[in-house]
Amino acid sequence: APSPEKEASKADAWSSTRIPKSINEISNGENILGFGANLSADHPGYNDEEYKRRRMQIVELAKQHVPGQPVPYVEYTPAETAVWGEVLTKLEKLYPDFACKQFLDTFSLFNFRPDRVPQLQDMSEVLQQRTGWTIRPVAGLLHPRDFLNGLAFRTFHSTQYIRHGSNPMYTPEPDICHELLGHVPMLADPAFADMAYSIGLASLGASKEDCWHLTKLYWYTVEFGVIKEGEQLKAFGAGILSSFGELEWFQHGKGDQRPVFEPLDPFGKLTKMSYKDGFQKKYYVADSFEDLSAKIKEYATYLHNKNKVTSLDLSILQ
Ligand code: HBI
Ligand code: FE
Repeated sequence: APSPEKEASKADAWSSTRIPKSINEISNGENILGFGANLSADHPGYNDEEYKRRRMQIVELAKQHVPGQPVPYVEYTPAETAVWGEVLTKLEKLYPDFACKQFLDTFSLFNFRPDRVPQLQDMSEVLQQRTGWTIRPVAGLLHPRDFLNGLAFRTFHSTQYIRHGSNPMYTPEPDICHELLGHVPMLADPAFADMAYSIGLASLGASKEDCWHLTKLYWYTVEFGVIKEGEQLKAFGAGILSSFGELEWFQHGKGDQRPVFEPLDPFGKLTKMSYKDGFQKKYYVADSFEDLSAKIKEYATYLHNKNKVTSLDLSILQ
C-alpha cells in the first residue's frame, strides 16, 4: 500500500507553487496517480500477476533513470510486440483521413514498424534534433502539476510499459502506444512544440485552481485538440490519434449523435472532461498552432502577473 507520506505529497503537488529550477527537481516516480499507483479492479491487467510483475520491472527502470543519461533499454517480449504491432497497424490506416498534416509529415521521421516496439531513447534523439525536446521515462500517470511543469523544460514524461494484451485497442491510462503514436510525432513539429511549451510556462507558479484549468487546457489541446484544414477538421490531440474509436467519433459521430465543436479561448470556462465515460462530447478547434500559441502565451502572461512570477524567476530555468 502507498505510504502516508507519498499520499500526502500528491495532495501537496496541487498546492505547491514552488517553481522547479531544473528537471532534476521534478520527480518521475513519486507523484504517480491512478492505475500507476496501484492497478484497480477495473483495469484489464488487475487479475494478471505476470502483467503486474512485468510492469513493475519496467517502472523500476524508469525510476532509476537520471536526466541527461540515455533512457534505459527495454527488451520487449513477443507478446508485447504483438500488441504494439496491432495498434500501429490499425491506427496507421486511419491517419491519412483523420490526422492533421503536421502529424502526417512528422510521423515518417520515426520509422515505426509493427515488429518492433520503439525505444524511448531513439525517439528522444529524433525529437532532440527536430525541436530540442527530450523524452523522460516516468513510472505512470504523473501528477498534472509535475507533468505540466516538465513541458516548460521541453521534457515529455512518457510511460514505457505497454497496455494489457486482452484488448489491444483499449487502455484506461497512458502507455507506450499512446505516448509514441499520439504525442511524440506532434512534438517534432516546431509550432506545436512551442504551443506545448507555452502551457508548461503557464503552469510555473500557478495556483491549485489555475493548475486545474491548465490541466483542462492541456486536455482540449495536446490530448483532444482538432485543427481547421480548409473546410475540414483534423486531429492533433494524442487522445484522438491513439484511439481507434475516438478517430471515428470526432469525424463521423455515432448514429445520429455528433460531437460539438467550438473555438478555444484559454481565458474561458472549459467543459467537463470525459475520461471514464467514453469519447469527448465537445472538442475545441484551433485555427493554427501559431494562433493557439499566441493565445496561450497571453494567458500565461496573465497568470504570471497574477501569481507574481517574474521574468527573473523564468530566466533561471535550465
Ligand atoms: N502522465 N505519464 C503521463 N503521460 C501523460 O500523457 C500525462 C501524464 N500526466 C498528466 C497528463 N498527461 C495530462 O493529461 C494532464 O493531466 C496534465
Ligand atoms: Fe497523453
